[in-house]
Amino acid sequence: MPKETYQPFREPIYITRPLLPDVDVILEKLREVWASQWLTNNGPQHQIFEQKLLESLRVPYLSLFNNGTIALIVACQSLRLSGEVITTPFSFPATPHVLAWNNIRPVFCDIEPTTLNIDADKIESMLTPQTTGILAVHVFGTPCNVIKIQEVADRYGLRVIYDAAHAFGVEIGGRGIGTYGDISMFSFHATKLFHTAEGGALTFNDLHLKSRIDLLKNFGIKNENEVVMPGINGKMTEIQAALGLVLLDYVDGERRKRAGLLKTYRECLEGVDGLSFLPYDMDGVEKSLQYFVIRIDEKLFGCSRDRVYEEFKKYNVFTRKYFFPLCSAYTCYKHLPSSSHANLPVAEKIACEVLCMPFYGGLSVDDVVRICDILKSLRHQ
Ligand code: T4K
Repeated sequence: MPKETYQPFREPIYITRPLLPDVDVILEKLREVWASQWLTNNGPQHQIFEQKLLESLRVPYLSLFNNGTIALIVACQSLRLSGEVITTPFSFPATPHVLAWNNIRPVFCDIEPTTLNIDADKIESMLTPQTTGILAVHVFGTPCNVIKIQEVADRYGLRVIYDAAHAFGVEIGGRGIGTYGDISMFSFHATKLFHTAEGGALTFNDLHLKSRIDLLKNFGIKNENEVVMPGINGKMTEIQAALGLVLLDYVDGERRKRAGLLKTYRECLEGVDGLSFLPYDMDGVEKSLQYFVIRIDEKLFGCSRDRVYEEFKKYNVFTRKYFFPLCSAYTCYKHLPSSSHANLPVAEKIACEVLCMPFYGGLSVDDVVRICDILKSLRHQ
């Protein structure tokens, strides 16, 4: 029987679109900023936003930043990491780059085949006398094996930083994901479920870290007469904070819409030979709903991930191959011993299988059904 043909979408469909409430709501908030004549440097919006986020993220302490990458650089500085840090090759470039910016050598550890996170059972074999920490990523919002990672860290006196860029709203048994390890970083980039256009935050349990991190993000300025450390400019502006305050009221609605779209994707795609999904129903885990990711087994599906990615473009659908290539394959890191094929068999396989599908509240259920129909029509093509 000839296969059904589908029409391209009239407008391009991207993997995400930013959560944008009515502009009048934002303008109303901006009037407050204008009236205050305070645009940055720990202004009133910043202070209120920081307090509100403590509740949303269920964390005891938090510092806001101008973006997630600077926040991660400061996290490494605040814990005085040096030498080597164990990390994952399956992430956005920012993750290993923050180590390089701190003169730290990234040591890539292979990942787990189900969560796609750093394989906690393999960390120990990567340690050397130079290792000072672990920088793990809750990739696509799926929590790492936080218990096992902490066990290894405690045994060897290592610090743990979580790149929680994708994990806004994730909880394990009611506990905020940002309370695990020494420090966690959340990104509030426009492509994130919750955003401030650009922005980010560090969360931590130790009150002593608060003053150090806040100094580090403000040039190390203690007061008008004292600069006590070589800090950087990591400050979030009042406009970013105001946007964040408005969007906090909209994020639950966005989550509900995405939960509906996730259900549709699963109903349409579960049982299709050659397609598999991330573990969406982990016991006691509140999901992130940041990305909807599929894995394509070329042999079983009859069409490669790269071909699916290219074919989708003909329908005006722009999926993303996050995170291909692996960080260990970048020219700046491929010479490292830990970047070898032999060290990263799982990550190398998975990086050729994953595809991030369109996933944001502005999509309709019909759009998702159509995207799934197109995908299924590519089988054995
Ligand atoms: N760690 C991890 C694990 C991360 O994933 C990231 C960032 C970081 C650290 C660093 O955090 P930040 O310093 O960024 O706070 C995007 C984001 O720019 C990046 O923040 C994010 N991860 C990464 C996964 O995705 P690109 O280069 O793929 O973005 P781009 O411009 O291709 O956007 C993707 C799609 O989103 C576009 O095709 C259309 C849509 N889009 C994008 C923007 C910016 C919009 O509709 N409107 C927009 O304003 O990196």
